[in-house]
Amino acid sequence: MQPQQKEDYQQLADALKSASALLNLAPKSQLYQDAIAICNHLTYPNFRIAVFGPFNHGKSTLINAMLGDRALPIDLIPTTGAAIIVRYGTSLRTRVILTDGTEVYRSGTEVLKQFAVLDNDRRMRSDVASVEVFCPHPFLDTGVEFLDLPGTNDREEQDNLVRQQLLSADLVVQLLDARKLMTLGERENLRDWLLERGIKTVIFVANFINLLEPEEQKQVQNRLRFIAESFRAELPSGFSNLYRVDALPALRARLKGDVAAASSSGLVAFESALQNIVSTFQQNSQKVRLPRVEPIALKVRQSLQAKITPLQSEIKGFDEKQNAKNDIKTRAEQIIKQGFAASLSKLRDWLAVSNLRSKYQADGAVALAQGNFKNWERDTLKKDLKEFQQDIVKWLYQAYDFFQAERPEDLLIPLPDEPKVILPPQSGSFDGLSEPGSVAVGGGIGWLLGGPVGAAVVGSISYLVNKKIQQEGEKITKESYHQKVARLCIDAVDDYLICLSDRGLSILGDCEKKSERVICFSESQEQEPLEIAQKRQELWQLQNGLYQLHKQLEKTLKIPIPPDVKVQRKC
Ligand SMILES: Nc1nc2c(ncn2[C@@H]2O[C@H](COP(=O)(O)OP(=O)(O)OP(=O)(O)O)[C@@H](O)[C@H]2O)c(=O)[nH]1
Ligand SMILES: [Mg+2]
Repeated sequence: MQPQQKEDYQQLADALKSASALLNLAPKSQLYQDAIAICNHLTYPNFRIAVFGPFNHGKSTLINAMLGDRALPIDLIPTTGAAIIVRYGTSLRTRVILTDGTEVYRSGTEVLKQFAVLDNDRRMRSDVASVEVFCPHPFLDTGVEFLDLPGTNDREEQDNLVRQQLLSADLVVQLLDARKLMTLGERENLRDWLLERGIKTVIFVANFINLLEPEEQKQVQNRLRFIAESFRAELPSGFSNLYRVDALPALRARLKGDVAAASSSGLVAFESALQNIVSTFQQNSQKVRLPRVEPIALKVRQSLQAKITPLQSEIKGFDEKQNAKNDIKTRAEQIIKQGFAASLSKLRDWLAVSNLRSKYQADGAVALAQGNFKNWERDTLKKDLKEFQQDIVKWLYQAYDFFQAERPEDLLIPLPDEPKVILPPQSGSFDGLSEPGSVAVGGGIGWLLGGPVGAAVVGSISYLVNKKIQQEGEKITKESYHQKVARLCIDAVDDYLICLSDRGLSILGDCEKKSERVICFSESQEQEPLEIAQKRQELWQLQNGLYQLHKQLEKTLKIPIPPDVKVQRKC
């Protein structure tokens, strides 16, 4: 095997192993065992020939004949009780490894009777993990090994072992008993254990033909040809998939060194075909091993898909619900933003100096003149402002309820200090009214000025504000005292309103900036439930496992990756 090819096979085996691990299969399940068997076999260095068939068909006898030695136990009753690997060694030795790790290593093969033969109940020992026989045979020295298997169609346990072992056989020699050709069980095994698993490198060997009458032999030959032709074996071209070997006479001939008898038993022709077939396959082992990966990979794929599909739909359902929720929140965010902006703009308008003036200047100045400013401020200005503020804050709290982003701060626009007026000095009994001189007023001018003057001031205020006389500088000199006082009140309230406007607009600006963190819906803030996050992770692993498997199948077997197999971004 070329190093590059070996690396490719290893990667394929790793991908198949990882993908099957994702299925959490029971170690005894067929799929698990098949996957492990084919993965281990993909890069196996030796070429393995398994001899397979029902018990007492002469399987062990045939291998012994080829080895020229009674190395393997043979008997008239069901005999072979383990998968015995016969590989090259400088002398005949046996190594048995038990399930507890104990190694039994003996010369000869006598020990097989203890560990690799069925007991009186036709049962295998359950404590044997592997059995190897080392044999100094030149064919084995070419990297070939034989696998002697227990007979099939007797006990389920043996059947399972044989079925599992077949996947790691590069060539299967199926022994047929010429006296009872192809029972139903054999036909089923041929289809289910070999053909359907991509094991098509199969050779039929008919045994016991020597025990038939010559007339019978002819009929059997015809039937054998039919059986062999109907199995679509994949062998190098020019090689037949049907041979006749009389196993016991062949063994005897070999033991005696009788070349003519070995030849007439059919052994020589079979061996030479076997050697040629093997040497062709050894140069191109992918022809043998790769086709077996596909049916197993397909089953792994189906099982993965069966896990992926319900997970996908569950996650899709969750995502759809989540998207619907997000849509609602996004829409809510828009509505709240619009509402907030509208409330904000109403208060901005209200705070515009010109609007404050037209709405409050006259009344404020009158209230100031009447010594009633605080009450007026509380009952009108403050009340109006409070409504606007509440309107704005209401949106912010609604946003907080909905998005749980940042807790909003209260919007507080403090009112300026109460305006103060300093009365100008009176020159004589101006306007015929005698009043005290300059007095600082905060608590009311009216009582200081006395009834008539106070009333005149109030009258002047509305006159002045309405006529906007305060802007006509040239007439100022001709003003009466009460007009002067009225002007002072108007100006004081004007300063007050300008201050309120400046302060208010600046606080509003801050509030608008901070609102961006409150009226803010971010999908990423939403914590996904742990269960869904775990399922998403599991789905990703399954999809990734499937994708990696397909990637290797494409690389090694040229099987295109199906369009629905794609790996999602890891989340
Ligand atoms: N007469 C005759 N007997 C044979 C021939 N081949 C095998 N036998 C006998 O058939 C019996 C069974 O042979 P095995 O080689 O043990 O058969 P097996 O298929 O390995 O049987 P299991 O290990 O039980 O599956 C033995 O007694 C052999 O001597 C043959 O060609 N002619
Ligand atoms: Mg046997």
